[in-house]
Amino acid sequence: IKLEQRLRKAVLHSDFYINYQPIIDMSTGSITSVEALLRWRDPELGVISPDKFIPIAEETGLIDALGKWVLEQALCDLARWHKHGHKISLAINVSGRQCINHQGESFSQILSKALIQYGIAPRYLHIEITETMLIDDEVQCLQTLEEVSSLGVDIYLDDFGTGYSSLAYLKGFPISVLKIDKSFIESALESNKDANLVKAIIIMGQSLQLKLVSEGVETQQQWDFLQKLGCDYAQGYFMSRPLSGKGLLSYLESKK
Ligand code: G
Ligand code: G
Ligand code: MN
Ligand code: NA
Repeated sequence: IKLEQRLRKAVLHSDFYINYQPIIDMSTGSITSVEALLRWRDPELGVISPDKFIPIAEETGLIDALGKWVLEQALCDLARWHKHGHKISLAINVSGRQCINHQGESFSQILSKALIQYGIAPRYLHIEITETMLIDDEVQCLQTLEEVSSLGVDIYLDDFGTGYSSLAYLKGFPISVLKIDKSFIESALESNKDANLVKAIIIMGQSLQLKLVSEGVETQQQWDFLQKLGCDYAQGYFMSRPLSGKGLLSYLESKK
């Protein structure tokens, strides 16, 4: 309850900030997009990880206001990077609850309004969803995701391979990118079984015309392994940790 009250206050005061982690094109080595990773800075408790507060935000409904804040803040930052000539894309994590209509405003309307407000073309925005979210409210979710997709905003399936969903979701939902969960990447070079799983996921993705992102790439060996398999994009500490907005701009300028 106490953390919930703190979170409520934090949402009122916008005591949050966003870190951005580069996503790299494995064939060119250049940055194509960034994932927005939300952080909460509490005056007493310090920085709190989303793993701790997102579940509370979901239960209490605070996620609606928080999700809007993330979207607007991140699009505002993106508009600045674009002005500097860095035409990268932005990936935003979305919770299941955000896909349900609130006060007569659908999620796709929220996205489309914000895109217009910040002058960003839809192709520069992606949303990341998880398998669990698809299962929780299949019908509502499917409708929302179809609207989002027809806006021109691509949908990424996050943490792929760790959830409980079946491959049927890949058929039924408008997903264009799979993010292979970092747990597979972590063990791919230690275990043959995990290496084969990663291979199988990449081959499956390719044959379904999906793009693939590997998460949690921490070493040159992992990069080489994934590149050989034809993985499209990579994200991880080997290329860059999540950076502040300013830090990302310096990163972009340094790679020019
Ligand atoms: O950065 P890491 O600790 O940064 O993120 C932990 C988890 O929190 C990840 O599963 C990530 O998807 C989730 N997360 C990060 N930012 C957001 C956000 O803005 N909204 C939602 N719903 N989840 C987020
Ligand atoms: O669940 P999701 O994929 O949205 O969250 C990404 C999470 O992975 C964030 O917590 C982010 O900080 C973390 N992360 C990003 N790169 C690496 C990495 O190379 N290694 C590890 N262990 N975690 C990473
Ligand atoms: Mn994610
Ligand atoms: Na993930």
